[in-house]
Amino acid sequence: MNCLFDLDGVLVDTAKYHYIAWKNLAKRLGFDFTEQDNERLKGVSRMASLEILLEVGGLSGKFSEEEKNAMAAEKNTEYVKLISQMTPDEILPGARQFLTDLRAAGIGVALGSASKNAQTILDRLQLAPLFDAIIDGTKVSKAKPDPEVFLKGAEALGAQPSDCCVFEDAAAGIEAARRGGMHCIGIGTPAVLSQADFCVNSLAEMTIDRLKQLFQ
Ligand code: B16
Ligand code: MG
Repeated sequence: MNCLFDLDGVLVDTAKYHYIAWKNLAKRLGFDFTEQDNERLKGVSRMASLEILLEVGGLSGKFSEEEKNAMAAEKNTEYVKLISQMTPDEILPGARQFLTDLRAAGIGVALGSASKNAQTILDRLQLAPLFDAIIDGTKVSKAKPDPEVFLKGAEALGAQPSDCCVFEDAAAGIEAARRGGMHCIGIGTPAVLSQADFCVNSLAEMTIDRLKQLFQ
């Protein structure tokens, strides 16, 4: 039994910081970017997020690759400034306890996140020592729903996909887990995460016994 965790929306809510930085970029480009628009960016890579933002502003196809790289870098600089102030108080309910319980039980634990800033965030939250492997946006080339990030996580743990369970809050992440041949638990509502084995509201509802039931 091994566990693979998504970061944003499962262990911490960084979406609010992404939102501030994307909204400011949109403002500089002359349009408004709403919280509802921001929902479309969850679990999506940085450059794919920028394309969605430009589409919202009616600016798709208006910029060169060079200009888009500069915009993404500008957004990231602001985002990094915001996350550099994060504290362990921002860890989502139950996350630290469940990770600690898994470690104590000798269950493999890996991160599977699209973010290139995952290491910084885990360090700020003081969660990094609880992971056996960290697979993030710096180590993968294909975004979820491609299973690459989770397959690499399983490999790093020396585990078969069928012996892994993914924890995800985004439908694309659940699909990635399924395509990788893994069990998966949704953090959120079954209405959105219908492909999950089951859903919980937060990791505070998780126990090793509940996890074990999936592998029987
Ligand atoms: P960065 P996850 C994802 O994290 C976020 O949900 C998504 O909103 C963000 O665009 C993506 O990381 C890339 O982040 O710009 O820091 O590389 O949910 O896969 O942990
Ligand atoms: Mg997520």
